[in-house]
Amino acid sequence: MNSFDELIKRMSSGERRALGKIITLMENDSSSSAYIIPQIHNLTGNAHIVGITGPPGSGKSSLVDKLISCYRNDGLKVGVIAIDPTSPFTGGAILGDRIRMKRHYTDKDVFIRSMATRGNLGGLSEATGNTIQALDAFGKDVIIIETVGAGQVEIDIVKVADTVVVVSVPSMGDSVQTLKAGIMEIGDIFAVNKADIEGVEKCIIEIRMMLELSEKKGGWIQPIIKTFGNKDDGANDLYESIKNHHKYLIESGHHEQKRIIRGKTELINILQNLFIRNLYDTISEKEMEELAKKIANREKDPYMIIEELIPRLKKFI
Ligand SMILES: Nc1nc2c(ncn2[C@@H]2O[C@H](COP(=O)(O)OP(=O)(O)OP(=O)(O)O)[C@@H](O)[C@H]2O)c(=O)[nH]1
Ligand SMILES: [Mg+2]
Repeated sequence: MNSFDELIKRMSSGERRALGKIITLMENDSSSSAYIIPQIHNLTGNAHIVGITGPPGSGKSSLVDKLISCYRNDGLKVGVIAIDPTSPFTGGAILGDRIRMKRHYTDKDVFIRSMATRGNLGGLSEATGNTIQALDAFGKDVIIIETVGAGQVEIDIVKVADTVVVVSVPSMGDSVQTLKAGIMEIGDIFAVNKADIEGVEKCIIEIRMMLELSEKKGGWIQPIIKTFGNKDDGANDLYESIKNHHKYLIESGHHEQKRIIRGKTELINILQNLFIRNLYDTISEKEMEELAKKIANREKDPYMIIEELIPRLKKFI
């Protein structure tokens, strides 16, 4: 038995440290993922995956903290992935998650992981997908993914989550306008957080108006819910809505459709990464720079260069 098999065995028997190690291995090296994922894939597909997205500081981590408590009161096991879209070195949002969810770190049925997005194309990375798989295989009933609203990442969440919660806050002033059209469309549930501050009703009306203009989501009417990330029971209504949405997905058959979309996303993410890694294994950054210069000074066009490059790539299989 090699060390991977040993770790997988330990993870399957419920050892949290093994789970943490497996996630780190897959984060750092995709050849580990190519070994690990096939061994755990048939253990996955059971967790409800919930995305929580919204502007920086809107109270996402505070709400996740409250939601964890709701799930735990119902005896459910929770995994959390908090994604920091900024540089892996700033640690700003990651520190916030640590503080906000502190009380759950010692609960053995809660596993919280912070990670930076390192996706080549700015979206959610291959590592995020693999972490979801690992948590799912570990037996989590729900996996909550917190992403700061930052362009591509917030939109991508819809490709991995069953249920997407979009968080906004009243103090955003002409707020909802700043929630771009794209983000309105991905929300299954809208949480108006910091409902203790002025302007909450106006914010709800604005969201409702925007929703009327956007595309409907089958038979699901997106609820708009007031939340209080600073109160103990401030996310109870949100919790009920998330559970209702899950039930709706299963009963309507949309759940199956989402799984197919997710399968496609996984495949494309892995293929893209495989291709780009292959490319950089073949040519150096310096050569890439030189080729780019040739395109810039019109010595060659990109298609010409690609034709020359493709035969130089390693065989994939
Ligand atoms: N007044 C008020 N403050 C809140 C509420 N919910 C959260 N906060 C505060 O808002 C601040 C930001 O909360 P976080 O939960 O860290 O927000 P976040 O969206 O996770 O922030 P980032 O991950 O950094 O984008 C904290 O100081 C919270 O205490 C609320 O309902 N009312
Ligand atoms: Mg946060």
